Amino acid sequence: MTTKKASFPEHFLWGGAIAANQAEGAYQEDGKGLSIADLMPGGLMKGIQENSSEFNLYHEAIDFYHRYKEDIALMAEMGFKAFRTSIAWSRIFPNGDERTPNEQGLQFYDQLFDELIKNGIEPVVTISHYETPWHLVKHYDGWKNRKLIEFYTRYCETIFKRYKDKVKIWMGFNEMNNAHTITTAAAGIVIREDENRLQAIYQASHNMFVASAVATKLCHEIIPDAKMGAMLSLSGVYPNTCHPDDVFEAYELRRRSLFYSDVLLRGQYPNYINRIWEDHHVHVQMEEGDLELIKKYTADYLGFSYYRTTTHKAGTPFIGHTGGVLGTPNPYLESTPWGWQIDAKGFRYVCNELYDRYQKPLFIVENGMGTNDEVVNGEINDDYRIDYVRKHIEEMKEAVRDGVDLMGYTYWGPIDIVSAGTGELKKRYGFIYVDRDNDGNGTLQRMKKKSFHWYKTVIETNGEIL
Ligand code: BGP
Repeated sequence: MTTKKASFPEHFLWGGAIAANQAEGAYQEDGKGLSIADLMPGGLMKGIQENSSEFNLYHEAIDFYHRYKEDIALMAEMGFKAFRTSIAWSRIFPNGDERTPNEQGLQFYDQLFDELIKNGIEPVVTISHYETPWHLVKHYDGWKNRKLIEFYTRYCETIFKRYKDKVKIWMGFNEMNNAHTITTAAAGIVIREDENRLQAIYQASHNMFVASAVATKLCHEIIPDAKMGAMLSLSGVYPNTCHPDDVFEAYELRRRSLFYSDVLLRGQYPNYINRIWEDHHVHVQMEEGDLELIKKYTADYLGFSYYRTTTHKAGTPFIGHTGGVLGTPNPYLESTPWGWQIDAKGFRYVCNELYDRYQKPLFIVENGMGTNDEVVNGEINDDYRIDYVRKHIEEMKEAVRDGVDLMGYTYWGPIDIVSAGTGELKKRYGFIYVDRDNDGNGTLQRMKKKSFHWYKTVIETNGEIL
């Protein structure tokens, strides 16, 4: 039995993560169609505003589309092993239901992945990250419509064949469980007033489960040495008190998220979902062969986001706790200015919780601190961000000692990008500052923060020097 304090595995994938809609901009360039994010000024919590004249930061974001070479050079300077981003579906299929892809869109991601590989950085790709083509939402009702399985399959086949020699780590949907909290962003559905909300959510979820299975099958056929992951929003959930009602409802709320990883990693619907569907009059339409596909093509790993923990008080609405929604305050934890409660020990807890449940490799593809940064005398001394990340990496190291199999850690927002929940640039995550504010003012110039140099050392020493 070794007694040495375990460090991270030799090929641990240190890096960072962004999403196309939050960074690229160029929202109608080179043939790209509108995605749902392009119609959500003010962020994904507010929902679609089709004819809004409100300024939308996602349209130009941080102009990563034109500046990716400069940004990747900065990631390489930090020593990144991996870089997660998404392919914007509507760059490849502008409306989503076309039969032939947009070649200019395909060319952009060819160049992006080439640039990463040239810099020794492994691309980690999210296939759909809150960027469903608007046309599929408006004319098909999003993932409620089974037709989306066909469109998504065509999209996956196109990008797997195009990038099979460049991308080996994929994940299907970003935070699929957020279908319950930010339904349009995560499932491309707009719930109508008179509609059974959970019926719509679970029908869309089933269609996404089938699509995930088909995508996994295709991925393994076209790129035999690739991995296809599930990806969920799994910041922790605690009971508000030790009262049994709080404890059990918190357990049920947590299981509402773990339901998604249960299906995607275990390959079948768990028994407990039947009572939930019965209690809420949910009747999911399935077709012949669906359950066999789900069973046969399970995910190779579980990717997840962890930012914070929230607490649940029995009897309060079940809406919350992912997708940026807050719970009841935890008196033992500090909060960010956006009310996200900082809980590094909770990170170790969740890593253990998930590995104990699935015994499959875990990949932390989002963890980070969004907060205000101030440029003082040309510098940004973000000691608070260093402190947040240091504490989370320390707990991640403890999780490795606990026996958790971790593939990597891609810090969310290594460069300032537009937030998902609020559509702001003011809520900054980056080790790299971008000179642009919520109103779109600024030069878009990049600047290294103090944390840039700190994270470089973390990676150089494989997490030993924090
Ligand atoms: C996750 C999303 C990311 C990212 C992150 C931070 O739910 O997967 O896209 O945005 O949240 O949230 P926010 O940007 O609202 O601070």
